[in-house]
Amino acid sequence: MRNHDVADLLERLSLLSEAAGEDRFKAIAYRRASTSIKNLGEDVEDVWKRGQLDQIQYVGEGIAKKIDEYLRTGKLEFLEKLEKKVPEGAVELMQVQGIGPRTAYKLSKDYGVKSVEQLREGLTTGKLTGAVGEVMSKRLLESVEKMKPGQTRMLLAEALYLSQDLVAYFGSKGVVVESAGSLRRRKETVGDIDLLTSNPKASKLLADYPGTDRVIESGTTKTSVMLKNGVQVDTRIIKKEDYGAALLYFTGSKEHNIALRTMSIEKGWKLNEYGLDESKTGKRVAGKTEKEIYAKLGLSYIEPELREARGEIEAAREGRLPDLVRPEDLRGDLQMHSTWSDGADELEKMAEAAKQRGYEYIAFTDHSFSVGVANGLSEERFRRQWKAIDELNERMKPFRILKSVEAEVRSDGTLDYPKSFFENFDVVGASIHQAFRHTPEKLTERAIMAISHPSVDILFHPTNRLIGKREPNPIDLPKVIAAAKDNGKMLEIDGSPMRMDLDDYWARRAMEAGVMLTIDSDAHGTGELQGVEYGTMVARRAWLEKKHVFNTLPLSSVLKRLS
Ligand code: DGT
Ligand code: CA
Ligand code: CA
Ligand code: ZN
Repeated sequence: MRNHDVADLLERLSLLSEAAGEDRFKAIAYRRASTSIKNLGEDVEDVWKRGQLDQIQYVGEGIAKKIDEYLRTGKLEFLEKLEKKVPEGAVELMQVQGIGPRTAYKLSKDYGVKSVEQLREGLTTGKLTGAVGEVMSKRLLESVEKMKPGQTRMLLAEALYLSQDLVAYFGSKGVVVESAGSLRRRKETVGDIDLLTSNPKASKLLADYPGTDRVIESGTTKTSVMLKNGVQVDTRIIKKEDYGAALLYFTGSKEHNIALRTMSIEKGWKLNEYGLDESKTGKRVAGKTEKEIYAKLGLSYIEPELREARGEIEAAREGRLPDLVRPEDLRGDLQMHSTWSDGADELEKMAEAAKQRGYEYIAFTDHSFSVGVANGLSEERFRRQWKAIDELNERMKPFRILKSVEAEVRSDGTLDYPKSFFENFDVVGASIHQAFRHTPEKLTERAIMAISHPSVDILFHPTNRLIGKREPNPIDLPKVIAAAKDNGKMLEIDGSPMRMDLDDYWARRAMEAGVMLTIDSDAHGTGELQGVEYGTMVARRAWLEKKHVFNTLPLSSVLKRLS
């Protein structure tokens, strides 16, 4: 599968065209296309062979031509030209949070800084203070410190696609494999992919996998390879009678394993990847299935998403594990965009696709007017959109499109429209995108102002993080959670693969504080409606049950609650 490859190429194009001072919108277009291909449900090479590249979301004619050249020749002339224009090191420097194209250009060209390492040195010794100023120097040093070397964890969504491809590949050869590790626990980022099987043929097959670049090690029980996209895959071959023990061990987390092992020792047993055995005699206690091992330890079965040593073992012992929310519990989706603002698909196409998913209702949350780059709507344009929604609602009954908005929280904490106008919406979400560099106090104040606004129902993607790209806003989440609770407002788990915001930790804190959550896709096209699945994974890791999630309610209850 070349999706990772092509996505990286487009990401590089985006960075380089930014560094070269080209049109900013081009850089955005490349990045969007990159994300879209990363999340494509099928192999981009297959789409290419069918001559349908330009049908991929956000891939227009120009980008399709570039992908075609790259897949045909392995190179891209345009990219090589750009590389010549941009001074060495500039692209690497732009990976540092707080360094934009202009600063990167200046630092590399005028000050000879060619790498993040050299930047760190220059900032630490004070050599670069003159170049960037004292305040900036301090901030950049903080960003650089956060960038640990070898920090190449995948997004969960990428790991899922990759593992699905691997599982299908093995399946086509008659070999059943299953993923373990952080992927099975549905952690938001995944370091490497761990696969388990009881079929010895898997070793050779993994080496022959089309995506494999080189074999790192190969033995009778374990084979590790490096894929062409830089991801490591470990495959373990396990005897059937030990399979449960191995699955348990290699699913982790390490902390969960250690806690189980300690419990075993107390019972005079030994637990490892080969089984649960009596310490003295070596006699088998359990090992074939995970369930059986948990049962022998006096625990009910613990879902992989909960295995983080965050209280799940005590809960399993006392029979009070949560009945985790499932994707099929969702009856609607309360954040998505259409072509009225920055979405790729029209209202009708989005609504039909949502209905196909089995929903009873959705909300269109096109941006409010101060988000100029996202084509935010004026009151006038909203009135026209509502007409279109009314017509669709008439036609699509009993399916229901709720009138909504992603209202920008302006830098002073106010929203774009007067209260009288907000009353026309069925549901209102508020988001902080702009001025996110404010101090923590100011950001918290804005979030609380938004959540206390009488018209607002939900605070969308509360920290505005982009995993691996932008740190979460440093807002005081306990305070925001308390404000949501006091005002009877909701917080969102935004399921878009780079956001997953709130994350599992904070979503759980919100739930424990008695705040209702929503799980939304934040889809900007029909292909992204499945974002709710990632959102649900976060929710499950946050111990959420159906009753904690607003959009598991039927339409009638939703309307009653919002009125
Ligand atoms: P990752 O790949 O960094 O996203 O995280 P994991 O959790 O997949 O970690 P990985 O791939 O290093 O190892 C897979 C599982 O194997 C891990 O979740 C638990 C188990 N494991 C690995 N090392 C240890 C260890 O030193 N002690 C114990 N008890 N378990 C371990
Ligand atoms: Ca792993
Ligand atoms: Ca591993
Ligand atoms: Zn948005």
